[in-house]
Amino acid sequence: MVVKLADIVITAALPYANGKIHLGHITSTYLPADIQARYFRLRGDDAIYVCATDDFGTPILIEAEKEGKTPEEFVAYWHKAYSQDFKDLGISFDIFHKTSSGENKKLTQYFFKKLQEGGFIFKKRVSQPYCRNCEKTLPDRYVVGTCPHCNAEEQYSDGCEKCGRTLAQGEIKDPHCAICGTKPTTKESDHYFFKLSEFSSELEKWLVENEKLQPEVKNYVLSWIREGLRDWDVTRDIPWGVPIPLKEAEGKVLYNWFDNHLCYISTTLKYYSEKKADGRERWNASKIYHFIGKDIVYHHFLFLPAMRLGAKEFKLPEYIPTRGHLLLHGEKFSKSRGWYVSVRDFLNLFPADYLRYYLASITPHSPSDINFDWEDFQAKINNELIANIGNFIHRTLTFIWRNYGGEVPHPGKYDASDVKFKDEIANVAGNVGEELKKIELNRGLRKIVEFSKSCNQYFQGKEPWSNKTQAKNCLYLCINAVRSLAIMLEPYLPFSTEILWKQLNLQDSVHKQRWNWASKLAIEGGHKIIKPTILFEKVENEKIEEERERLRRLTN
Ligand code: B3M
Ligand code: ZN
Repeated sequence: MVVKLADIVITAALPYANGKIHLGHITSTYLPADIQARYFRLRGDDAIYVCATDDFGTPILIEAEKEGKTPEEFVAYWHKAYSQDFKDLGISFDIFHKTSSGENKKLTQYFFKKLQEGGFIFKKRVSQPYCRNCEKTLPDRYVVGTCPHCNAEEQYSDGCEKCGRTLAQGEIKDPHCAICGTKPTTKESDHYFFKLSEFSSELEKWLVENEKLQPEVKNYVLSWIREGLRDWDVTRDIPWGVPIPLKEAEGKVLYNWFDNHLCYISTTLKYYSEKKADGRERWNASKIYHFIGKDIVYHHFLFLPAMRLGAKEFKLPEYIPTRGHLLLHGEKFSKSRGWYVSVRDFLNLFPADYLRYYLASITPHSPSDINFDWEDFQAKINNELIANIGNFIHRTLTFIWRNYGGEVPHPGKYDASDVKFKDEIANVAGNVGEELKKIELNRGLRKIVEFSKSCNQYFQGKEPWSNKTQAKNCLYLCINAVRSLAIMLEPYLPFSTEILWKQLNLQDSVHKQRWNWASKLAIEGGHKIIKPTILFEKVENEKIEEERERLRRLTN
């Protein structure tokens, strides 16, 4: 068997395995990365889309304990649930693995050793909160208390969710153990630190020279470097994590942000080893894209590259596409308040492609925030997807079905408007592709919408219902334009375009086409289509009103 090897690796930030995926993560990360991966695959690249659950960390350990489950059981449950969510949303991972896998533990320990040999790890004694009752040291979220800034109670010791400030160790007032409520004492412990500060100038150089990183994000990170980077405590005294591979460090594990991004690499290695290919070679020969949301810029622009620079074996990313937070009607999502729409909630109301269409159309390639608004959603679907794109597809298919018995007419001699329209088809794949190449996915979609508008104008102008001689060229070109739309919309609407492909009665699957073929007139006169059905149902007022009403009740 010939194995095709990828030359692009796309990753999406790894979701914590604790049930907290929401539409914001889909918007900023999983959907754009998916559209990008699908576009590259259509273009003919060997592109793979890699993801995993982020299994370690104190919040997961605490939540598992609260539910009376082992952390392994807990993360396995969420891994399975997410796999289903992603599948139902059309997220086309080539592999969806986990940070607690054997492969990732091995690579993480290898990195630790390499960094230690390079002199980038040092040991320091730190004093830490300790619960005598639970006989546990209490890192991060194991300590809760009152925020010293806004007096909000029951906040985690590393940051206040009410006022948004991050807190340094020891700052929280009235600290107590998150498990049993006991006031913690302190205990000394040996911790390992990564010398992040030593990489300051190398990181600065990498950022300045890499023109593919978004300038607004880059400048932010450069200002952090210029303020001075702090060395990074990568040890946790908890039983859940990758064990530190040293005799003297028994019972200690690596901080969750030390191992999670390494899972991009370990999962890619696993993918390739299953294809009997050399994963390390492939990684280093690939263009690397890490899609993230803006709240994890620090980790992806500093920790991640610094660790790779220190280990000197795996190349750094070319692209770290960073997108903003999703707001719901102008306010932050909050599960506890109910100001929230989960993936499931949405899928119970509308098809996945509607969500993909709407989110892709409102999300720019920038870290600015995005607003999810039910009325805007309805307008985008009804007035754009349906009244423009859906309408053109439907009128073309039904016209051929009713007037030509489903058989595409043979074209005759073109007039000026035919030639103009034929040229538009010939240029559209290149035009839209220009945007997708630059990760400008919303702009690519906009250009497709413009193309469809001009298809409708052409159809309208030719009046095929009244002018039989003009009708043949018109329908021939239009059915080909429908096919162009199917290919170009595949990354955005993978479910509906496949149905459309079947209605066009074309070979194979829309997912297996080539992007450039969208500009070909590949459907010939005499080709038979299948009886068309409605592709997109209108979004009715009642459903939108219900969602609006639910939110209104929360504000009163
Ligand atoms: N698990 C999710 C987050 O902080 C975190 C991402 C890891 S990416 C290596 O949003
Ligand atoms: Zn306790």
